[in-house]
Amino acid sequence: MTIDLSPRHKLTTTAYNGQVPGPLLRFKENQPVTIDVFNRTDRPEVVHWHGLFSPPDVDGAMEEGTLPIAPKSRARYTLTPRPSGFRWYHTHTMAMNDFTRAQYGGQHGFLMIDPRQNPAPYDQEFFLALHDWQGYLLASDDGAMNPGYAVTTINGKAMGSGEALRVKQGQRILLHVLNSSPTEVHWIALSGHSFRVMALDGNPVPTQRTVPMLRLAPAERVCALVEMDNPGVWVLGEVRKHVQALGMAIAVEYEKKKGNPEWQQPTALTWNYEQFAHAHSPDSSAESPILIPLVFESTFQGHGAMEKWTINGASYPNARVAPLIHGRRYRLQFINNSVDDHPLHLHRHSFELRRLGASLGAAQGIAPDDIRGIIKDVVLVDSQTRTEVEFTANNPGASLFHCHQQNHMDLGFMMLFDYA
Ligand SMILES: [Cu+2]
Repeated sequence: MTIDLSPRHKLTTTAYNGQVPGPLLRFKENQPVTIDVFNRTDRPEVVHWHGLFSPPDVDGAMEEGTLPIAPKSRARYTLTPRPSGFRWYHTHTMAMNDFTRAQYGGQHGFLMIDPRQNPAPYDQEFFLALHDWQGYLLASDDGAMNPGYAVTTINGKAMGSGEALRVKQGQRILLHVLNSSPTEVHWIALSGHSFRVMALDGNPVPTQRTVPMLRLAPAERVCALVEMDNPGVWVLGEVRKHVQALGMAIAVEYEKKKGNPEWQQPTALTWNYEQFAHAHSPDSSAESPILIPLVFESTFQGHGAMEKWTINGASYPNARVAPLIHGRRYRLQFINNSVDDHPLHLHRHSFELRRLGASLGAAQGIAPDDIRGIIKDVVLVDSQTRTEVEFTANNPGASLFHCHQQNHMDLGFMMLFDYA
């Protein structure tokens, strides 16, 4: 399709049902659904149902065994959606050096599995997707190459090109925000308002907090409630000026209010996951998890080329760990030796955040101050830190683990977990 991101930015991309984001799909939890996907492109495609516990043959990763959809043909996905909450769907193909393909394009959409646990009553809800477009190779100070972008959007529109979100004074607005960016972390604020964070990656948080801004790594979702108690016309947008200037903003307009949307520039970027954990850690479960250390590193591929990525010294498909035992609890130790932050995603399972941003060096055992209760399917692991998550091996079948940054995944940052 051809899409007008703004009057100055028209481009051709691949999309679902001729729109970006694709249609909102709303399914009932545990009620089987059949989805027909028609591939009208000239290359193999596959659709991943991100955040669901689906069998490998319909999860939508060819690495797990989902069949590719041949050009000009159809695939029928029959799945039983679970768990409930805010999920999404997107292509799970490779782009390599073509910054128009895979997640660099428009193949993403919202997926809501009901009944989600409604954390609070609300009057209106809005679904927002943050995206970056027209990537090009950009050299950083150390010579490493990474994608840069010419345009940034919310729901496929740069600031001023889309419809405002229309609200009324006294309303409670529930925002479902998705970062569908191929590679970029985004910070979002709504001037004159704050966010009550209800859910991360669609899963209710143990401790709701009111925060001035949201941070979303690629593939992350945040559900947040906003009290509309400050009439005016406001900007909801990227906190970093240079990113917002490329388009990532939308107007929020109170009834009977007119004028240019107002932006109040926050002075610092603030976010941490820990604040949403249980205030008091429940006693650790009796069973101690099996530890799986995973070390992430990059190797320089020459000037002008993107780096290659390894997990425990090997790139996909050579990175391997021992098969999972059904029913056992595992602790993944993400040891990020690289200079980049990585949004790590595990397919077909959710994990619990246990330790965040620990220093590198000898990994200690399980500590009493390890956090509890935040359930996610993506976690951003900061450069030069160790982050630990736990999951129960309760969904047998091949399960892909990878960095959700498209260029990292394309260049080896991917591994399959198998069950014994
Ligand atoms: Cu990465």
